[in-house]
Parts: sequence; C-alpha cells; structure tokens
Amino acid sequence: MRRILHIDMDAFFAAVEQKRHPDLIGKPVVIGGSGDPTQRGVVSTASYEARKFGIHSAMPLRTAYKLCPQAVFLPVDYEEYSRVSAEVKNILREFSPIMEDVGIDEAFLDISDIPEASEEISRKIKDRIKSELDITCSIGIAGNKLLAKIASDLRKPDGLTIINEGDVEKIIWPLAVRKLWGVGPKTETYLRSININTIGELAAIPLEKLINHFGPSYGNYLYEASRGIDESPLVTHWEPKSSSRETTFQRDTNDWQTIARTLAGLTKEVSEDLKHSGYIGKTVTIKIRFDDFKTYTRAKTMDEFTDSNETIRKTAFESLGRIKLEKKVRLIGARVSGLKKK
Ligand code: TTP
Ligand code: MG
Repeated sequence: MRRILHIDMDAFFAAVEQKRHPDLIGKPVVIGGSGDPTQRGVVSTASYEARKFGIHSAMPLRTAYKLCPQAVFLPVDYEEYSRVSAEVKNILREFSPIMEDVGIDEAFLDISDIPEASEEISRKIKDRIKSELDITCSIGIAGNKLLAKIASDLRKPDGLTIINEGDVEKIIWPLAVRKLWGVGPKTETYLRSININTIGELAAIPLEKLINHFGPSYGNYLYEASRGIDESPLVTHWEPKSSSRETTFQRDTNDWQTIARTLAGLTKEVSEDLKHSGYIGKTVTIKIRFDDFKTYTRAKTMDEFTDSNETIRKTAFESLGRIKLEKKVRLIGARVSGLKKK
C-alpha cells in the first residue's frame, strides 16, 4: 500500500507577505497585479481575512476593492515567493527524496518506504515549515495522488486530513464533481446538465456510458477517479517545455514605441529566465491580443538553440512584423519553446 502526502501552502502569496510585514498579520491582504486596485489586474490570492469579504483568486482587483476597500493591496513579487517555495521544497526533500513539485505552493511526497506513521511525518513537516519559514500548510494523506490532493483541500488552513481506503464513499462521494482532478468547467457543465453533481453520482454512471460520451481515455479516467482509484506515480523530474512572459497594458494601446519597448522587456525577461534555469530554446512565439480580444500568435524557429537576449529579441520582432497592428493592443507575450539543457 502506497503512502502519499499532498502538501499545499495556505494563502501562499499572502502568507509570505504577512511573514515579511508582520503588521499585516490578521488583516485582509490582497495580492495581485501591480498592487493598485484602481488599475487593471486580477487577484492572485487573498489572505483568509480578506476571503471573508468574498474576495478570491482570479477576481478583478477593482471588484475586490469594492468588496473590501480597507484591505491592503500588494503587487505580486514572484521572486520572493519562488525563493520561499524553494525553501519549502528543500524541507520536503529531507523527509523523502521522492517528491513531485507540482507548483509554486504544492508538492506530492511518497513516504511509502519511511517507517514512521504518515501522521507523525506530516506533523513534523508542518512543524519544520512553521518554525523555519513561519508559514502554514495543509497536508492530505492517502494511498494515491488523487485522494491526497483532495484531502489537503478539505481542512484549510493548517489542516491535516487522512483518507483511508474505505473512506471513498463517505468522504469523496458527497463532494462536487469539480473537486476531482481533471474535471474542468466544461465537463462540470455537461455533468450538471444530466443531473450529475457529486462524485458519487458520477461513480454511479456505467463505464460504457462514460466511454460513449467522453471517449475511452477520459471515460476510463472518470470511472476510476470517481472510485478513488489512481495508480499514477510521482513525477520527480521534469523538463520545462517553454519559458514565457506576457503582460496586459494598463490601457489598450496602438503606440508602436510602447508595444516595442514592452516586447523588448518581455524577451529580455524570458532570456534571463532561460539563463537562470540553464536552458536554451529553438522557437520564439509572440502573442498579441487586441482590444476586441482577438488573439494572434506568430512563431519562428531559430537556426540554433539559444538563450541570447539579442537573438530572441530579433526573432520576436520579425514575428511582430508579421502581425498587422490595426487595432489597439491589450496584451503582448513572448515565449521560447523547444528547450533543452545547456
Ligand atoms: P492556491 O494554492 O490555489 O491558493 P492559496 O495558496 O493562495 O490558498 P489556499 O490556502 O486555498 O491554498 O494557489 C497558490 C498560489 O498561486 C496563490 O497564493 C497565488 C497563486 N495563484 C494565482 O496567482 N492565481 C490563481 O488564480 C490561483 C488559484 C493561484
Ligand atoms: Mg495553496
């Protein structure tokens, strides 16, 4: 029987800000965009105090401001959050070398071969993170990744939840289908249209019917996932496929200088990201979204793999020249893909 932990930090960006500005502890804090709620941008995350006002991730900052004008609004500081994230992952790796880094604030840990009880290991992890980094996390314990991830979300913040083999019916089946990893808004809408709202109701659909509607691969997945079955191993090593940056203008613009300066800035950042991570790439893609939300991409493959700012910028501008700028631009982005280790 495998023993898998899913660790997810609580209100991560907000927690890091509260840690370095202790006067913000206990206050509604909203992190997003440039930190100015009168400007365009969305909420990255909000402290639990701010969530009481209905503020949540992906909400426009202006809406968040209307809900709670007294909240402290701060800009996103990825560099600092990445630094703390790396420290969390380092602590986790000390408990087990089999770690899957899922995102900036979450990871799976396979503790099957460690003699101590799962709960004891989890408490030690929580204590270490709290005492060394002064932030809290929630941990889910289960026999696979699917259930561990659901478990970590059940008692937030500072939670510790175990889902045992026999608990699927009691704990998983009453949950909304959306809680199942891999069920997005489209699947959810369809399932709701046929009156399937909970994971238990999904589990009651015959396999054949699921395959008929969703195809063999996703149909089988839903059949097994709704029963809490998941054999997938932890992915302990992955290669990035691309490195990208994009930005939304404060005001839609058709000013060539502004567009060019922004694109040059983005390609510089991408090139720096590549140099940092030790990758070189072959294809440069640019993306332009106009004020009517029509979005265009143009890609060009370079002669050689590179992380050179100059080459990436030159290639990006060649692609920019292939898009007619007849409308105002809302967003611009640059990506380098086809990466390999330098
Ligand atoms: P989450 O783990 O989804 O959120 P959280 O850690 O802030 O809160 P919770 O206690 O519920 O886990 O995401 C981790 C970080 O990722 C979050 O702090 C900010 C960032 N993020 C965004 O930038 N945009 C988003 O839409 C979401 C969901 C997260
Ligand atoms: Mg989190």
